[in-house]
Amino acid sequence: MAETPPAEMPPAETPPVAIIMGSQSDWATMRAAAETLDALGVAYDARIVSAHRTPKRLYDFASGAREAGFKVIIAGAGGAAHLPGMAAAMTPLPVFGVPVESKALSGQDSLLSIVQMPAGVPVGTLAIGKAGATNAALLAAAVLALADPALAERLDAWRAAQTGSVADRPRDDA
Ligand code: RP5
Repeated sequence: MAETPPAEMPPAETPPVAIIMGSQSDWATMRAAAETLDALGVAYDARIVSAHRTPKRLYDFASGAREAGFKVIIAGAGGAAHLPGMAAAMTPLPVFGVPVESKALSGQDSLLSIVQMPAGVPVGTLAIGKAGATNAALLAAAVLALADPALAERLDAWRAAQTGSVADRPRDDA
């Protein structure tokens, strides 16, 4: 089960995925990434790392992420959402950005803040909200599966189950 970040104690061993988010309020969205990784048996560390409220925490995390042993970073933020781009600026690891739906502009601000990276510092940007968080986790798993045949099998099974869950015809009572 996904726990509420930040963890009081870091995991004993660095998991392959870091899920970072700008605020506790982002967890309602980013939990979808955590739950998807849980379903795939992929370990992660979920942390609150704010680009503007805790910039030193961001610097320390992002600049040391590869050395710490992380393989992929999922970064969710809302509003003027510079967290994914700033993280990507400080690490060579793949960064997947999740635009969190904001109250004022429904996440359009978050999306545009994350997606329009100038050439040279990529952020793989997902859809606004929980769909984006879920898909960020699936992309992270797909990256890791390139070097992990057992995970590739679990990912195939996850997708097959999803396909199998789609009915041929709509029902009135669903
Ligand atoms: C961003 O500001 C966070 O990523 C969050 O989506 C947004 C609002 O944060 P709170 O005011 O809810 O802490 O930094």
